[in-house]
Amino acid sequence: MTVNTITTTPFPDQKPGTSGLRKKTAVFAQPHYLENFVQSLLDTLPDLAGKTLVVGGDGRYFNRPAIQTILKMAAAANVGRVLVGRGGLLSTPAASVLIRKYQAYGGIVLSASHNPGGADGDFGIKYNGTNGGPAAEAITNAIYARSRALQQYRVTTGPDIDLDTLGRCTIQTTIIEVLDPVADYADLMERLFDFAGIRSLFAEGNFRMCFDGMHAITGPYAHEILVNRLKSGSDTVIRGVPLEDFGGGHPDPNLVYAHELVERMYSPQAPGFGAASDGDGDRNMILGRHFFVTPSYSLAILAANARLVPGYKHGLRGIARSMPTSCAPDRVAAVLGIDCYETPTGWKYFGNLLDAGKVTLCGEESFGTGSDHVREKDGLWAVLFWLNILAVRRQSVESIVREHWRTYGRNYYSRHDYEEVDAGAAEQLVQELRNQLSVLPGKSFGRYRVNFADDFSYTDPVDQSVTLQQGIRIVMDEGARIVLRLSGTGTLGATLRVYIESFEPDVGRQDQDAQVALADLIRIAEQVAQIRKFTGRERPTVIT
Ligand code: G16
Repeated sequence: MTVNTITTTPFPDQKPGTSGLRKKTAVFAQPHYLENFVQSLLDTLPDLAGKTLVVGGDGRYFNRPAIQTILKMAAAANVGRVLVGRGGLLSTPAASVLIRKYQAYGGIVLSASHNPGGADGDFGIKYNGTNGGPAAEAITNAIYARSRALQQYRVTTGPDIDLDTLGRCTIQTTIIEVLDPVADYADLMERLFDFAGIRSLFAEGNFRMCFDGMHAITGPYAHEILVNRLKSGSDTVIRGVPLEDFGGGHPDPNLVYAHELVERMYSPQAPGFGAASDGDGDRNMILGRHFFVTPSYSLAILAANARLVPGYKHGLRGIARSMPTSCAPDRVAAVLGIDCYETPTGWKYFGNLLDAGKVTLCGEESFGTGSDHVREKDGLWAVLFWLNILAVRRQSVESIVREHWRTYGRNYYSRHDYEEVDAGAAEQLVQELRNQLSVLPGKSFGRYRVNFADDFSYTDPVDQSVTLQQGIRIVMDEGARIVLRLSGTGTLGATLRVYIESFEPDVGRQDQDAQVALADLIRIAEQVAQIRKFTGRERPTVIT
């Protein structure tokens, strides 16, 4: 085996977005593209030689060849040891568990998350640091800067590694260790939650659940944890086998793409609890019988009930949510007497707060919930948290949510996505909104009066780093808001996200359909942002 130095030229588009570099698979598969990015990453990490890296991905098309390349490049960079999931598989939260447990220097996670896979789909790569969380912007910016100047990369020659057999081998002096991708993660879950209590909930016979693995990474995790360890029943997991193209589906756990689960949960024979996770296992959708729990409420309810769960029985230090996430968790934090932080969209912004011990739970409206047990959002963790609460409270999901609304008031909330719109027009829409920021405050739209409007900026309370232009906020009196921002995870054109929220303290008025309750604000969003004009669309692509 020798190390080859390959001459290359920089690609101009290797700037990581909300969560790593995501592109069409064909872009990654072109000669030198993956290699350039990996070399830029390896060059950016100081003192990497001799250290341990974790490598794995969600199993999508191109996962295996990409891992072989990364292993050979890691060896050429004199990395000491690489821990890789069997079959090249690791869910994003499981990668975070391994980095933390084995005190690795960092990890390379291959995934385009909830984006479709396959030769015509998407692929992605991101770097997680020693804390197990997505690299901070300073590092991703440095990787990008390096990629703009890269002239060569280094890779070892030699046969591919057998990724399907547990055990050790070496490339040059680098040890490659193929690990069970599930065991360490499942053991951690068993320490956080009352598995005996959840087992007895299932054993009583009148409680059933359905978990949709969406033919993505969580199938094997769900089988081991739910079916094998919690004895949930052999029919619990649907679409549980990871496939390279996710069975042609879109592995995004929402009401549109998890339709098989949704149909079951709204059928007369629906089980009491339903859940789904996404391509790389960090997102979750929670459903009760004939009932959808919004991600924002999922976070609020986990926070309000945390003391019922062994891993959180001593209470929470604080909560963090991304700015566009509904303010429902803030109301729980206020009652608990703890801080609630508002960060930009992107899990990486929670890392410092978690590391500094300022928060225990975090969540985002984009179907992400997690805690300080790892530094990623964690789909199955959220499912187990809910199961633990259900095992203690012995109520239906719906009655738990309704009781929560009665106690804290209800934040009506919805997100409207306009996918794959013209990028220039979307930028123009945002710019037009920025131009209006100074004149919006004080204006009235029907019963709503604008209290303040801004383009959200964030100063990290731990390292004082400042992040600008994170979304337009139009905040009304009485807890109503409209937020508009462009997604940082799409790979085609731009995706405009419009987040609409109002607050209803009156118990007699908490029963409306969210789209009906928010109709006036939806009209105001159109009036202020001229969405139809700029996007050319009559209606959103996805409403959640
Ligand atoms: C990623 C980030 C999340 C973010 C989500 C949506 O999730 O990790 O923090 O909320 O994208 O971002 P955007 O609104 O910019 O598209 P994932 O599950 O795709 O890794």
